[in-house]
Amino acid sequence: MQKVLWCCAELDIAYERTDWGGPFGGNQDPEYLKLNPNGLVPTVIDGDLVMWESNTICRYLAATRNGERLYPKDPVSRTHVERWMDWQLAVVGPPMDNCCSAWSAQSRGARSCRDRSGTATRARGLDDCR
Ligand SMILES: N[C@@H](CCC(=O)N[C@@H](CS)C(=O)NCC(=O)O)C(=O)O
Repeated sequence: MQKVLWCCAELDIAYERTDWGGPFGGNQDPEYLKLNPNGLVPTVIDGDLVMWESNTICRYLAATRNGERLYPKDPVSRTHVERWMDWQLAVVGPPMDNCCSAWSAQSRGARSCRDRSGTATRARGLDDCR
């Protein structure tokens, strides 16, 4: 989600924000799941378009909001952006997801949570995730 907020700030995009997930909850409500069947944040609505997955959202925003500086059209320049996006998703994302789940469970007062692999993880808080 932070990636999307950062992208909006870089491109000076105005938006209306509604908080879901974590301590705010609501992201497993049927109404939210209709927008994003993963029950995760962020979800972005632009007109009739509903988007999820932050990298996809950032690419869309760059492509539609004059963001070539962030997402170059030139294929060679673009590889430098895409490899870091792919690296984040494949390498950094999974362990961060587990931290995020632990934090989310802890903020709900739960003693444990399930990470994306279905493994039960004790909610120890962010200190143990550093
Ligand atoms: N690959 C997804 C990951 C989304 C994700 O994991 N979001 C977390 C926030 S760290 C989430 O919604 N967790 C459930 C919750 O906060 O209740 C993306 O980049 O959009």
